[in-house]
Amino acid sequence: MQGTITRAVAGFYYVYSQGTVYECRARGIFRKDGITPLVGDEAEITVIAEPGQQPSASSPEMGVASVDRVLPRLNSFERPHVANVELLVLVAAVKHPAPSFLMLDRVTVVARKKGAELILCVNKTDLAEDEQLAELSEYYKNACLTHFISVKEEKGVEALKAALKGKKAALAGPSGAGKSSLANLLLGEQKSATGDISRKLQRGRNTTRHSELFAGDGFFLFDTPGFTSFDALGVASDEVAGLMPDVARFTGSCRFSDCRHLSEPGCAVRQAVTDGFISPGRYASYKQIYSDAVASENRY
Ligand SMILES: Nc1nc2c(ncn2[C@@H]2O[C@H](COP(=O)(O)OP(=O)(O)OP(=O)(O)O)[C@@H](O)[C@H]2O)c(=O)[nH]1
Ligand SMILES: [Mg+2]
Ligand SMILES: [Zn+2]
Repeated sequence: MQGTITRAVAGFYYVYSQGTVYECRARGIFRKDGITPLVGDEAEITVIAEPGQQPSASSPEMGVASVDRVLPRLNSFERPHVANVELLVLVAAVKHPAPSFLMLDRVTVVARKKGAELILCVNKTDLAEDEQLAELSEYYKNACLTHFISVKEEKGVEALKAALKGKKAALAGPSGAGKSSLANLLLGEQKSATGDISRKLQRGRNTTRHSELFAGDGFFLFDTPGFTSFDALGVASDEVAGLMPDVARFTGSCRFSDCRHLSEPGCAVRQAVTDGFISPGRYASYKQIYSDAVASENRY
């Protein structure tokens, strides 16, 4: 039988198949083909017991099964550690915690590298001044699709929901941005625990500890643990520009075909920054992500 891994906790996988959740022991299945099953994976399972039968699962409404094989993936991410993400919804807050543009830009680069669609979702607009929202929308104007929302005031969430239709979408982003609060609102049920942000540090407390896949009305949604830092691992220096759509638009017009868009003469990317098409912050992120990639290439 085929099912979807919705949760992986404490040595067990929870696999949803045809209306039933099966508890599957994780032990042993890694060794066979060297693949670690991830939340979001499609798997072949063998049912050992239906709910109510022996051996029993940790909860009476679950069955027991074994995972035999993980089916080929669309993609997989290190952070959040999930598979088969069609759409990455990058959730940031206008404040509490304040956005780190570089961190957000790194996530967008990795999402594109993995072939996931990307939506930036700016949450907690109820806490923002108009100028701050204008600044954010200016920053990302040519970079990615941006939704401004307030989970608290339930604003902007219907438009986001429409964008999720038919998709397997993952909420990802800094701890405390409101991913679990948003998940609950999108799912119409309190499925995921939420937590206050730390008053002293003004950042999240890593309330969500494990990724989980939920079924919504016409979409699937991963809630995932937040992060406080993010490295664009696995992205080569010469790929970075191509993974930033606002930058990629100009790379073909540089004087030199091997332009790195740093200080070369006739660089169309730097011209686009001067012209205001690429925001200066995005260009700063480009340079940082590029030089991080060069540094990691030189390490090997
Ligand atoms: N003012 C305001 N607060 C919000 C909004 N959305 C969420 N919050 C609050 O932000 C805090 C963190 O919310 P969570 O949903 O737990 O954040 P998270 O992104 O899931 O955090 P982690 O699980 O740690 O990654 C909670 O106190 C929420 O009530 C919003 O739109 N406006
Ligand atoms: Mg959470
Ligand atoms: Zn250039």
